[in-house]
Amino acid sequence: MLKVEHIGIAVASLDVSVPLFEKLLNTPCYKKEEVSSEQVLTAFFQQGETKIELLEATGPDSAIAKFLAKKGEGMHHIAFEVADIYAEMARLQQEGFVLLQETPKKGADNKLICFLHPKNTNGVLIEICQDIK
Ligand code: CMX
Repeated sequence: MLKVEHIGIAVASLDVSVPLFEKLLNTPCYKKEEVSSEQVLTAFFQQGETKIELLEATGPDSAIAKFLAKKGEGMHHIAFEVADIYAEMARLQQEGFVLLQETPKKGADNKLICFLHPKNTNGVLIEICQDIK
């Protein structure tokens, strides 16, 4: 894994949380992007080499809607950047981790992404991601 690419935080409302994080981080949100396949609206902040991604649900079937209903607002996932997502998925599967995708899917911020089930990662949802070139 190359670095922590971003930390995802589930929020009830970007309208409320974007100004809050702008104040907290003292930096503007540089991008908002809807990922319709995930039913989420995202907002990004750059913090050095790492980003903060705020996630608001746009539909009841969204993973974020389910997370908010069960756990409330808070840290949702940690994303690690990898050099070769296909090789890393094969390695992780061989190590016994449960991948939530058989093949990488397109996520926000021009990335190929894959999630690992939190049951096998000490209760933390892990994403691996790679830039689409
Ligand atoms: N972090 C830690 N645990 C989580 C979690 C999270 N983000 N989301 C769910 N869980 C827990 C559930 O609370 C549940 O715990 P218990 O068994 O103790 O009750 C457990 O994981 C399994 O849950 P489940 O009922 O099997 O499945 P869910 O319907 O809750 O789905 C998950 C969980 C992780 C499989 C699903 O949310 C998923 O596929 N996530 C990946 C996709 C995603 O999160 N997309 C949104 C972000 C997209 C983006 O970044 O652009």
